[in-house]
Amino acid sequence: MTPTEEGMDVPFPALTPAQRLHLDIYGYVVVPETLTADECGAMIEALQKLKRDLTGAGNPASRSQDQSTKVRGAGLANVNSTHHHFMRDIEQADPLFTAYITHPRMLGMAAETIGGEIRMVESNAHINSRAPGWETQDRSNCKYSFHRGIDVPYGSYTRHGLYHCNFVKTLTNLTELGPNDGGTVVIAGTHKMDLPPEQLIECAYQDRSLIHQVIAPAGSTLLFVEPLIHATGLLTSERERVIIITGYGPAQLPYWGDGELTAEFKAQIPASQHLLWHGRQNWNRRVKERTELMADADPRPFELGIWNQRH
Ligand SMILES: O=C(O)CCC(=O)C(=O)O
Repeated sequence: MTPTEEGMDVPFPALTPAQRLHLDIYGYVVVPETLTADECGAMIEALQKLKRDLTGAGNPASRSQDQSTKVRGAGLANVNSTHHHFMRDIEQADPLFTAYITHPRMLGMAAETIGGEIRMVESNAHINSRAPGWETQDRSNCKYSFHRGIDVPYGSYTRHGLYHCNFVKTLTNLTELGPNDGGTVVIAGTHKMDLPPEQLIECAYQDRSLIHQVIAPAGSTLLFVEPLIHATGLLTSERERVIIITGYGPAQLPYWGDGELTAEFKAQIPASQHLLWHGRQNWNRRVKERTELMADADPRPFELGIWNQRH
C-alpha cells in the first residue's frame, strides 16, 4: 500500500503462509526477529525508567480519572504488587513505545488478522519477576490467571477459509524466555471454541498438553487473538521478564485504555496515522483480507524507527 492520508505503508500480507496457518489453528503465532537486540535494549531501558518513575510517583492507578497523578499518561493496573509491574496506557510515555505501536510489521500483522483498517485500542507493558512463594509452586499443578478479551462469536469470523478477529494483540518479548522465565501461556485453539471458559480451563488442567507456553528469544512477537484463552506464565528463574503489548481493533471500535492524548501529542500525529490514533466514526468497515493462504509475505524489513517520521 502506498501511504495516504488515511493509512501508512505496512506489509501485506505480513505473515508467511505457515505463520498464518499457525495463527488460524492455534490462535497465536510467535514471529521471530521483529525487533533487533539494540531495539530491545533501548526499549527495556525506557520501560525500566517508566517503572522507576511510577514508583517515584507513588504507584498511580491507571484506572484513575485524574490524569495529573499519572506519569506521562501511564499508570499501574496492579498498584500493590512488588514483583509484577503491569503498566497501562503507555502510548505517550516514551517515543520508543509510540514507535512500537506504529511499527509497520506490527500494524501489518494486526491488520491482516483483523481483515481491514485498524486502530490502536490499548497499550501496555509488563515487568515481572518471581512471585513470593514461587519455591512452593508445583509446575505440573499450577493454576494460571486464564482469561479471554472477547467472546468467540462476537470476536471472530471466517472469510476465504481464514480466521479473522476484531481484537488482536502483538506482545513482544524484550527478554529471552526459557522454560522457567514465565512466557505467556495459552490454551491452544480455544479462539474457536464457543464454550464457557471455565470448562475449557478445567479441561486444560486435566490435559496440560493443551496449554502452550511461549519459549522464545528476545525480539520475537507473540501475535494472538483475544478469544484465545491466555495468561501470564509461571516464572521461577532468577530472570526478569519484560514485554510490551499493543492491542488493535477495527478502526470503528473505540480506544478503551484510560489514557488521554495530550494536545502536544495530537499535534505530532502524521496524517498517515490519523486513523490509527483516532479511528473512524463510521459503520462502514473497509475490508482488506488475505484471500489465499499461500500468498507470499511482504518480506521488507522494518525498523522501530521514529514514530512521527514514518509515512
Ligand atoms: O503477561 C502475559 O504474558 C499475558 C498478558 C495478557 O494476559 C494480556 O495482554 O491480555
